[in-house]
Amino acid sequence: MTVDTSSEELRRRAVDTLTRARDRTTLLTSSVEDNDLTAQHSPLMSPLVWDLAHIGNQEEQWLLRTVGGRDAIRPDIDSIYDAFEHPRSERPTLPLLAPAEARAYARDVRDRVIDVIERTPLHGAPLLDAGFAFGMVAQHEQQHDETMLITHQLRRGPAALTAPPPPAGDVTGLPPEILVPAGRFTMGTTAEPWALDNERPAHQRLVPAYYIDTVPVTNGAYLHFVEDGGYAQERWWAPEGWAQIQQHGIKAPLFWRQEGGQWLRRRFGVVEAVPADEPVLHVSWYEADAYARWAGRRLPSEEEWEKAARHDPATGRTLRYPWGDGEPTAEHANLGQRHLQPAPVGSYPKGASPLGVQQLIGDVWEWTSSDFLPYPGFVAFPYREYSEVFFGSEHKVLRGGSFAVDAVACRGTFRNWDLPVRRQIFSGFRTARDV
Ligand code: AVJ
Ligand code: FE
Repeated sequence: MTVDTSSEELRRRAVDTLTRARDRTTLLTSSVEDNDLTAQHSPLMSPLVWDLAHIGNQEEQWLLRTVGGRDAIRPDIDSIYDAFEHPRSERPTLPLLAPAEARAYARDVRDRVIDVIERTPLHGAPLLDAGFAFGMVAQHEQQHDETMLITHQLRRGPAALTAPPPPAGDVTGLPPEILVPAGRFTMGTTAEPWALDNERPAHQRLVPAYYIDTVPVTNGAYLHFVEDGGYAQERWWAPEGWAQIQQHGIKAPLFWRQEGGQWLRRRFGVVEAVPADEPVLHVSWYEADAYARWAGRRLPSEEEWEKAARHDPATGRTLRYPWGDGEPTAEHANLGQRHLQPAPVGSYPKGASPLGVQQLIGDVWEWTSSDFLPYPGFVAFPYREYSEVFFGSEHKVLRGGSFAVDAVACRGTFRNWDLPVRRQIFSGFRTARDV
């Protein structure tokens, strides 16, 4: 892949991408009252107003001070908005900027950043090449926008956000699983200009043959596990997962409840019947793992997920996305909070991979069996606290992005990670099996 882009084009792309992120941040922080911005809706999450000022503070540190060489505007608040100094549970007790101050601060930073973009060469240093720092900060803001959307989902009370329903799905004629033949493929990337450090470098993997689900596991399929007593049978569960469901009385995905024999879910303040044909959402890694065992299958590894998504057996090439090298459009995938839910399975045939695997990008983050580990040749860039400090056996990798992920933070190579107990995230899964 050759990327030869003019400085003018790179500047336009940097401004557009940052503007799109800010429009979303504004929507998420202006659709509820100020007391909903300062409240903590769950000990798992920050108050929304912390995310808002943290977005501004990260942008100040990277784009104004580091890239722009400008003096600090608010060095006094760096520590309040340092995610490592203060865990989410204690953030409501900090002397946070009030909503109006936080908005004004983020806007002030952004106004100055636009000036920095106009004056800074977008090449000549790793942080500047292809406008990487601007892409990194836009991805950071969009990641916090997804986090804020999770906070909206956890918030009680009437709906604050609305969106049109996703397209209808059709799986008639689709095989339930697809064979991925044994062989080498190139995993990760070196050329992708805005790929983050943990996606690098590109390297070869030899992957034995396997079968993988054509589409993500649906609510309807997951309900069979629930109704078969899956949550009452220890044999399906990893020991820590069994302990978690006992301790918290977990009997179904988060936000589900049973009423008069019917399964209902709460989704952004609206209670509705669980739709059978939609990918299951809000399950932990342990729930995904238990379902897969009950079904006589297993979770795919991260390399199996990526090979199914990117490998083109006809050419031997590795694609940027399942459908090819072109950027995602509304026809390819359910991304960018265009809809406030995953789309039914079979609704994005144009997003299929060369082998015919569907809905790998968008809809739900897909749990994999893999621990979050560095690729061979990994180099932390530009800061250890993005990825490196999280490597190890504590976190599991999720792939593909959810309906809540913006296209700038979603690629065939993009890696997300979380603790295996987490289920407030927009997580689902598909299963695999050996040949
Ligand atoms: C990559 C989604 C796990 O939200 O903790 C945001 C992204 N890093 N600010 C997170 C991130 C620093 C990160 N995840
Ligand atoms: Fe952050």
